[in-house]
Amino acid sequence: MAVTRNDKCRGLLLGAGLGDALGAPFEGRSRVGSATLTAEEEAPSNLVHTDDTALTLALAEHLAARRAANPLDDAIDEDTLAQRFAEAWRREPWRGFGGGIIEVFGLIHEGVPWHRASRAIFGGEGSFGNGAAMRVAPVALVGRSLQHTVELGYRSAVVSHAHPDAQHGAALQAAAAFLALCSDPATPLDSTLFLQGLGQVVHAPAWQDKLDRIAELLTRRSTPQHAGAILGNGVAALESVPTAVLAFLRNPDDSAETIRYAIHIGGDTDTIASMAGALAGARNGAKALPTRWIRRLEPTARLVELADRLS
Ligand code: R7I
Ligand code: MG
Ligand code: MG
Ligand code: MG
Repeated sequence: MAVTRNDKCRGLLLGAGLGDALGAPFEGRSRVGSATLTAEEEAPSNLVHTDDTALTLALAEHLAARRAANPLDDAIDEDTLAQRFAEAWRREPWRGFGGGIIEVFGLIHEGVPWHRASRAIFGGEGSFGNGAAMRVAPVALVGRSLQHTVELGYRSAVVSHAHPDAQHGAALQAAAAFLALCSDPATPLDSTLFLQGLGQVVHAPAWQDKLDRIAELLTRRSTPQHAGAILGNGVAALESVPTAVLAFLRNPDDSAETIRYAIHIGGDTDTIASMAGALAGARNGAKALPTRWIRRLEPTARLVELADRLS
């Protein structure tokens, strides 16, 4: 049966939440064995999400509130969005937020404008962390075109991440989510075309180089560890967004395998698996995600409701 747009929207948000929560126990490990991952997949306990999903929810809620207030309005209001992110951190500071971003959110909470707060860390350059990319996928639900989605990706990023690489990462992940959402899961995904689409989004040489490396990696078999060694698996956007795209393109038709592959890469496992999971979920839909994972994920009901409001 054809996968509906609504199910694909649900899949995008649930895939992000599942990748985050399944990957979280392994964050920072250089190696993740199959037996430990299988044990985590089959455990009866709730799947607990981290900052990745907390901020994805905050962005999705902002987009839904904007749409409800006035469907003709611009999708993002930067000042309000900055407040919503800072509130999400204040409510649940224990969800594993990065060291730089908690300073930014603290300043925003105190009333410092986001354009100053975002530059108050790392010597005035701002963060190049993947925190803007890890939360960005919901913009693909409201983007009217690839270009519009990319614009929304950048605008959602700047409120906390002043460094261009953090912003490029968010734009690239937003674009990838849009393309995955538009793709027909009944037709094989053309990864060359997919990467060409992404190549039009970010022109910075370091990012173009990463896209070339993804294409090269896809021409042969490679272990997740090898992919991580070539593309990176760290908290910097440049070291994790392309890695998540690779995890998706390795297994574009099997969302659970996308998430497993991403976690086996090691390093920033919650974030890489969350970004990859959003892409696979957007392509294959919520019904293609393992139901026993969805049942264990704490914010499942909220994610589904937001997907329905945004689809
Ligand atoms: O970007 P951000 O929200 O990080 C998200 C990551 C994900 O893995 C989450 O799961 C969570 O664990 O954190 O938070 P930031 O604190 O802005 O960036 C993350 C880290 O990247 C920082 O704590 C720094 O270690 C590093 N970093 C930098 N280091 C040096 N110079 C980011 N920007 C810089 C920099 O400019
Ligand atoms: Mg996290
Ligand atoms: Mg920096
Ligand atoms: Mg992480």
